[in-house]
Amino acid sequence: MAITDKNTKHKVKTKEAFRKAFIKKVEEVSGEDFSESTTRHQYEALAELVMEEITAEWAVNNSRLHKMEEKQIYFFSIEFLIGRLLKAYVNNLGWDTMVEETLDELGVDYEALQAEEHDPALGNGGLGRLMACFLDSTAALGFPGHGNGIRYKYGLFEQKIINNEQVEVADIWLKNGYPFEIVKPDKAVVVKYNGDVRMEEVNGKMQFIHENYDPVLAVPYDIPVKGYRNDTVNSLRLWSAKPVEDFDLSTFNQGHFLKAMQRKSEAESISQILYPSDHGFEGKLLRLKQEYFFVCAGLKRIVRRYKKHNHGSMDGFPDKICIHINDTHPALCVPELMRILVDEEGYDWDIAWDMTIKSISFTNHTVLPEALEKWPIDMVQKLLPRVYQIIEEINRRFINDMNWFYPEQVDRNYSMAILKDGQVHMAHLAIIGSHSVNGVAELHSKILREETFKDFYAVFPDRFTSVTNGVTQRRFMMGSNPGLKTLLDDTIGTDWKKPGNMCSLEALLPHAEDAAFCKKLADIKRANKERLAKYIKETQGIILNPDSIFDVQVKRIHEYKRQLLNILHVILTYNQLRSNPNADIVPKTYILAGKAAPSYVYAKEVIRLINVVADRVNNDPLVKDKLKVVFVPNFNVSVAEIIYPAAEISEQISTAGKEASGTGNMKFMMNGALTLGTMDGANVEIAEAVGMDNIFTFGLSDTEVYNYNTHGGYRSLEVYESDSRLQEILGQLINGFFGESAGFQMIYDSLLLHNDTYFVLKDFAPYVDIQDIASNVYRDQKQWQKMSAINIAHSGIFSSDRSIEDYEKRVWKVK
Ligand code: OX2
Repeated sequence: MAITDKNTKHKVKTKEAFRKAFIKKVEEVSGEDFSESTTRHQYEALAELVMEEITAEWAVNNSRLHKMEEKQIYFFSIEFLIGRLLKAYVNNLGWDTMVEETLDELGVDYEALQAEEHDPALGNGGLGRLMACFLDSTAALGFPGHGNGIRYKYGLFEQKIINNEQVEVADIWLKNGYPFEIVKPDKAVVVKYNGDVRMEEVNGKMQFIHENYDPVLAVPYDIPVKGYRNDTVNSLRLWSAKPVEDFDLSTFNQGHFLKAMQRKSEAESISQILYPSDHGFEGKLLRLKQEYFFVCAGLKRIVRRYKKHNHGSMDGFPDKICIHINDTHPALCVPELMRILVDEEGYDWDIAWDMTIKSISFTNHTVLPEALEKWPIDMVQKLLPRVYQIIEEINRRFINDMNWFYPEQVDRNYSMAILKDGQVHMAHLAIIGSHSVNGVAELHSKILREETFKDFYAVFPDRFTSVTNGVTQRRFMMGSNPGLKTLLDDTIGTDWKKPGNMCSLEALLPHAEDAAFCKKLADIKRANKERLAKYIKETQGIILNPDSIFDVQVKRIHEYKRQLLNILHVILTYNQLRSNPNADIVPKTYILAGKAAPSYVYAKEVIRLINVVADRVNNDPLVKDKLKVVFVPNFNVSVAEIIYPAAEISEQISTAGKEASGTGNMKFMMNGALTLGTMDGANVEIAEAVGMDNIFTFGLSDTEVYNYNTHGGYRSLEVYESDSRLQEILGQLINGFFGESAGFQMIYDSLLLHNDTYFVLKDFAPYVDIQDIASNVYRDQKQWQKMSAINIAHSGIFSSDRSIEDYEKRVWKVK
């Protein structure tokens, strides 16, 4: 039932109709009079009303999709970090004012109601969140684009800080059910693992028969992706693994109950947990099973639907379907599509290969060697016998072609192989099997072309392109910073909110000089800082000073992201205050948050250090209100939405050349924070957009880092010996300064004994200098607000709407 006013056209809702429907629904859900209802009932009722409205539109969209009038884009990703959906749906439906006013009148606390939704943590960080932003933008722009991934039973662990250390707790996000998914058991498909492959001649043609395999059922759960105030409703399809039969009956009947149960749990284990590492490759069999699971199931449904539309034929598939693979986790799309085309559809190899390449495009998200996937050949061969044969054939033909075209380059040719050193190189498979390979920021794409994949670039120069990441302003600015949204509307009109139109925020530029405007901007920031301070007081009992600068670094904890550099600088400030408590410094609050992979011992040491320092600093009466450090536990999308709007300094301090793009940097910028960062990833493009006067940059360039790494010449000990500040700080890490049991030998050794892989000491002095410069600018509030306004005005290019438009033009060519 759609909530429509009978007297007006479809989709026009009146507040009165909504009010009635809401009260009725709450009573249905609770079985009680509205006055007796709990926040939970109210949440469930609103979620149901929203779903009823959206599913009506969804059905219309799905039938459009079945007709295949437009080219469809499918994002294959092992992670989709969608965050809470209720408010986003309400806003995208255009119901926000109606809902806010009605709930207010009924005495319902809308914020508390939203907090009833368990934030689905089906991703680790940037990679999965990017997919969620892309889904939002694709729908907002009216493109047919859908997600395909895994419905993990447990999302990323919940992080608690106990005795200053990270403790991981299971995230049971489905505990109370999830109202925004629709399970489609009739669309379940079988995924086959292990077994043998036999060849058989049928009608003069060789056929490959896969037998004795272990079947697993993939059951799809669809979540609607509603476009911003338009008619588009796309789908995010997440697959859940089930045994084909709940028990293996024959085994069960023979009395082998435990064995039957074991099969069940083996099948279900595939979609049980999200691997909690964002940049590490573990090579675990279960992960390989997961990768094939959503690839196989996803492709099966797409192919089935296409053939239904195309009278049973796969001809023309690449003209109607784009398979976009998000990093290499779905790279098995290449051999799996080949298997379908060759084995099941009977195409000749060359034609099938041409169709496969034309259908698939690939985005790389990192150049860190430890994240590049390489599976042991025997593991792939055993788990996926037919898929492996196809990989072998792709590899054989590729190397043959290379040796034919470049006979003098045998070494280079071999270095590009998919199969070498006993391993399957997934990035090579992805590049060889796609028509498009892109990095996620200009600098990253340059590094891919010139370093990481330079041999491939020499062979396929036209395949390489670049699309800079973006984030959805609808969640990360309009939704989470309503004060700013209203100020922008009042100042330059509302056109900037139209999807794809965020660059018209440049109209704000003249107002950057306007004192009245800047005052309003400052007031909004102040209110957002107070909101965050309230949250931190309630959840952690720490009292913040909203007059201090809010300096924020929130992201996964990783050595290359250098949270360590940040905290060493905090210790420096603390030392300065200890020796001169009356030092004239601008009061500052350092806010950090982020999870470390449970097995990443070093990153967990950094978390412990941050918390130990915070404890010490926050409890030292000497520092008074001048310095505070907070580590906010369990960073996730919902917490992020409170933090970004409150930030004044955005710390983006990765070792240059290591952060592919970053997307947090963009979320901060949209909310008026000034970037303090290295020239890395998309920071470079932020600097270009705002001009060097409106950003604080420091540190080694990517070329300098590259040169040190290839030619040597960096000695961290020399830096240490020439800087007495560092001598004092590093000494404090190991001399009991932070308490008897609070030594940090591992960190100390990494910096001095192991020559500081991430150049923390090398960049320390320039970092301290730029921090001082930023603090001094802050003293001039007029100047600061002006810079903030300029940042907001230029943030339009970092909307994911722009990214999607770039992909459309450069990669998918939907139109
Ligand atoms: C991240 C990258 O580290 C980050 O720089 C980028 O902004 C994000 O992906 C989205 O493109 N896992 N996470 C990433 O890469 C991998 C692998």
